[in-house]
Amino acid sequence: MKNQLLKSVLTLSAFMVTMWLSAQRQIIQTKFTADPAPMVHNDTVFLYTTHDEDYAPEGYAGFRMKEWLLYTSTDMVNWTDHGKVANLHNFTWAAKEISGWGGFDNGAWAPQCIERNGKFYLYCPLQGRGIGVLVGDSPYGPFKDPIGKPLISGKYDSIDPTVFIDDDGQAYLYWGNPNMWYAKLNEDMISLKGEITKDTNLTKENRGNVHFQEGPWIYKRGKQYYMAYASTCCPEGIGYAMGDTPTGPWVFKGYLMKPDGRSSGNHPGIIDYHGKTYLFGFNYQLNYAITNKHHERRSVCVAEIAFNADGTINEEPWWMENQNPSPIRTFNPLRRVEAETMAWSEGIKTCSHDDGISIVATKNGAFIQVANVNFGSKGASAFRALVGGEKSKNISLEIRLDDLNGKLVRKIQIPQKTKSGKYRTIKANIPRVTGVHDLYFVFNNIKGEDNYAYIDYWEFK
Ligand code: FUB
Repeated sequence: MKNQLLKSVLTLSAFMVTMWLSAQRQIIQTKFTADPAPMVHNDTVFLYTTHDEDYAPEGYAGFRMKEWLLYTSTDMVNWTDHGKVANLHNFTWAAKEISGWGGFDNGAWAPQCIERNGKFYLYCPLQGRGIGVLVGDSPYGPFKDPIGKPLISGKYDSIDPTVFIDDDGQAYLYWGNPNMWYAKLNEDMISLKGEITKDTNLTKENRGNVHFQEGPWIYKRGKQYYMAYASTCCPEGIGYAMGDTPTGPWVFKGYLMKPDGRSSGNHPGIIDYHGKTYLFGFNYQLNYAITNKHHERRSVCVAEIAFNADGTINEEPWWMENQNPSPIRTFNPLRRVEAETMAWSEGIKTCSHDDGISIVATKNGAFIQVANVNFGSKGASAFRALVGGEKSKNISLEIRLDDLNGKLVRKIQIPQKTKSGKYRTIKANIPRVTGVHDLYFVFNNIKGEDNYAYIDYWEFK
């Protein structure tokens, strides 16, 4: 497994150098992620995703998905990995075997989270078994299944839930492939109010007119309702329809993004954040960096979208021809920063460490870029980090500014972990750094899998 991981990382890295120089970059590089479900809470973007396992086999629809992940950002360019927020074991009824790959091993498909009265409701489809709901007191979890059974049974094309609370307090749940269904939710958010209804516009029968496939995402702007969705497979683009009520009728308005042969799937998530509107989706480019064979290994992308005077939305170019959003604020390095926070990386994976997460540098030259970092006018003159090396005593960490080969601030040896496997704190004085820079952490002398290096967190002072 470790060898396989190393091979993937090395091949991926060659591709990433090219990507790093080009326009659109996938926002998560340390794992394969799909089905983005963004939520804004307390001025932070919480991005829930599915997780395509590295071992997903060659071929179409060979999904291997066991858990749901969480990333956060407060600037739309640097994302922090919070790891798994829930997995199939959160649902006792997940045990049901589906086509040899069900049970607790597979089928954790596209979720969405919403807040109501201080509780967080995570709607999760278990492929072939129905849609469940988890509840937590925090957007980070832990989440629990309060009803112990599917909220929506395995009938009704039951995947890809999207949830919404209208201004009058009524909540709605929508889902489906190849038809869209919906139901009202009671205020408890864990039970249905009334009947399940099949939408009359977004259906398989009406596919020629509306191009609906799956992955609906409800969004409201002013008084106008929008339903975005993965458009007819395959390849899937992102289509959208507009309506005057939360239940339509939905009028097809075109594509937010046309289908593109480079990605068999896509899946919208839309949020407003700091006066801008963002469309999330995914492509397969990081998989194709490793192999020219299709595997269900996807990577989440995001782009800003713009509205026309009549409320319609501009069509965006496909991800690879698009641009990453501009940062909405600078990043503060003068505090403890979790090392799993980055705008871009190469040769880096994340792993569990104590109760949290750390990054793992898996190849020589592996690096992390943290974008738009503001050292201020007073600046920083010291660096501290909690780190650990494997066997080698020669692993070094370079701190550079503005470019991978940019100004070298300081080169620091990474000590081996303690005998009991604990990380060690490193401290170093640095020539004063002021102003705003892209910050690079570059790892050298990593030779093979017994030689990885880890960082839990870092801080400048
Ligand atoms: O990720 C698994 C499934 O593939 C999702 O539920 C669909 O929307 C498609 O992206």
